[in-house]
Amino acid sequence: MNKTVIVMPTYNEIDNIEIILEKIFFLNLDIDVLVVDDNSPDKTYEKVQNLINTNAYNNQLHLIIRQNKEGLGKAYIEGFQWALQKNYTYIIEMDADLSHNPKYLKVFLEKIETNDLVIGSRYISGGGAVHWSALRKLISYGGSLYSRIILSINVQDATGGYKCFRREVLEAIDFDNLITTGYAFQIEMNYRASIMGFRVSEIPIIFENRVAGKSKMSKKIFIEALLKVIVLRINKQKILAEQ
Ligand SMILES: Nc1nc2c(ncn2[C@@H]2O[C@H](COP(=O)(O)OP(=O)(O)OP(=O)(O)O)[C@@H](O)[C@H]2O)c(=O)[nH]1
Ligand SMILES: [Mg+2]
Repeated sequence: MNKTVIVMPTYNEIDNIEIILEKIFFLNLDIDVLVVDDNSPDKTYEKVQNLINTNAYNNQLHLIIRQNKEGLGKAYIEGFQWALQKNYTYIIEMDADLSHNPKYLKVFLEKIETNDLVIGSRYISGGGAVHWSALRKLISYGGSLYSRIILSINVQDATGGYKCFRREVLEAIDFDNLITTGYAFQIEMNYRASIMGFRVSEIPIIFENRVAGKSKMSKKIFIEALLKVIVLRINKQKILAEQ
């Protein structure tokens, strides 16, 4: 029996967390959810803990509270390690801010049967982003195009955070050696999976802009990500040797 878990990082998502969880569990897809919260000042984790305490979702909801905010990558790694240890076959990454519509979960589960990494893509036919400014679209698309060219990978949406890994991909990656922690973390995971020869494919998703809560995107994060892509390319042989 293949078990699936969504690893959902949260930081100040108090206005979104209950809504997204309700939408996911309403689908009855037999998918568990692990929320990884970095001690959110708005106490997002308390809402999750309450749902666990009242067993609102039949033991399918789990929570890790981390002491400090160390960026998305670190939170994901902790979630991945938990998921591998609990013997999940498929591990899904998904944001809590309602940008990632749960209706695509079923499509991910179908597509992962014949792939190792499935990426929700805004930049293939049928995909897109709604309620995004022209600038945000340009930055996101440009970032993906840039990564695709520098890294020579066949991934149209390199920066998205809605994706599904087969556990073997995560097992093959030594998390201690990861070069990125922030925005470029998604790019690095795609890059590693691609150069190791795993089957990577994309499904179209319509990405919806967050309505509640604050964006964590900044110019600094973006520029850092651009530089990290070059560092990844320079380290290709080293990365392959490590595996
Ligand atoms: N645990 C943890 N979660 C984080 C951290 N930074 C962001 N997140 C969560 O990761 C997911 C994606 O972050 P977002 O802030 O939505 O990033 P984004 O989608 O690029 O930007 P916006 O939607 O415009 O804010 C959301 O569920 C956030 O709450 C972090 O440092 N630690
Ligand atoms: Mg978001």
